[in-house]
Amino acid sequence: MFELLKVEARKAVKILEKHEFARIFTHYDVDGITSGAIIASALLRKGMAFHISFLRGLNEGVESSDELVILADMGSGYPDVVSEIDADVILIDHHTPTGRIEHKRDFAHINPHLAGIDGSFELSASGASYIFAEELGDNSDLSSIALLGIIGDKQKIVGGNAEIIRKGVNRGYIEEREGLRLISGKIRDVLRLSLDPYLDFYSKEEELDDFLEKVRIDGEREFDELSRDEERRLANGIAIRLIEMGSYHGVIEDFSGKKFYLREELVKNCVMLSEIVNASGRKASHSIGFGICMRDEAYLSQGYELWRSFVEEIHREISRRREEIEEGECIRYLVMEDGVSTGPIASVFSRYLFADKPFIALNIKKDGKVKVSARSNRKIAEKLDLAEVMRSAAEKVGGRGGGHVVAAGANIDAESIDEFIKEVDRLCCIQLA
Ligand SMILES: [Mn+2]
Repeated sequence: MFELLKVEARKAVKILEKHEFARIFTHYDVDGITSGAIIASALLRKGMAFHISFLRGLNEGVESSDELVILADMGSGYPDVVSEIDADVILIDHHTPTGRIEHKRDFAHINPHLAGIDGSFELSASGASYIFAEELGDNSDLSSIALLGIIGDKQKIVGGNAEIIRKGVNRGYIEEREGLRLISGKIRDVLRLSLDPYLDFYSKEEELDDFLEKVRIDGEREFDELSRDEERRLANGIAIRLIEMGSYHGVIEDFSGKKFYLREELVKNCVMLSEIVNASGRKASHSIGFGICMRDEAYLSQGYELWRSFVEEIHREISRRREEIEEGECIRYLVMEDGVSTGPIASVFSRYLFADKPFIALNIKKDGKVKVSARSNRKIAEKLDLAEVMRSAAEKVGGRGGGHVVAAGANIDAESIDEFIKEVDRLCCIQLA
């Protein structure tokens, strides 16, 4: 299934071999950080040096005077920016390619969409980076890092993703078990702090006690050490709670079935490690998540601390903002000033608490720029393409937007917020009609 991608990966290796140094730019989320770690590990093993930076996006372009630029988890949707780079370019992405890239020098484009694989759910950027790494040498241990990006981007365990996981399992790097994909820790903390699934126990100690009593599990037990039977009772309890909360149908499938433990990594529970890396990106401490993915123990305790403060912050923000949500015709939205973040909050609202409409979170930053995150769920996504909505609504007000069908974003100016929301609502109504 990877034949076409491998052809492009081999072309990338040819380009790489002309150089001794690579300038890597990658996205700041889990998929981006893990893509960076996979590429960096593969280069180090080849004796190549690199300099890596983590970007929020490509809106401002890339600055580099180096001879070889590697872009990961971004770029395919920014042909104008990529065309401007005066260097050899290796582009490894899974976002839908748009426009035409007029490269100035040598160029390779490793993107599942160009090889008949749907990059929105069956191959992540980390997976595409892994395919590149495989062409560079025996890097099959990095399949576990690729899996983190798959989980981080909430992709499905199908197609290319499934093939990479199978390889990791066969080589003994990934252990697959039946069960729930939840974070590690004492059950009580797991249920309170989990954001995906979000279970609404954060400030509801009594409800949590009742819940634990009902499912007959000691809250002090470690999640990773539960018996199959205990885990099944927990799964049933969670399913009932989610239905009562009004979460979207099918939500349970998103975190149950197979779960993964990573034998070679510093944190064995795949979801836990993915969450730590996510927090490091969100808290602008990318090097910590990157270091942990490079298996450098020195970063581990900081990683856990970052994760803890990040999730607590998000939970507090969810409780606080719940009252401020506004409703359009076909969307719900929230306008924040200098908020903590937009993506995680929009995800929780659109998947777990208000699953009937897409959710748009807007954050006005100090410089007057507005960061927009739009989220829906699989049910809504059967009809609605949020990437398209974000792209055209942002363009209408002079901004820029795009992303994936269920998770998209935009950058606009503060003065155009009202017009933007109106347009998003209008476009969503048209698609959902
Ligand atoms: Mn990605």
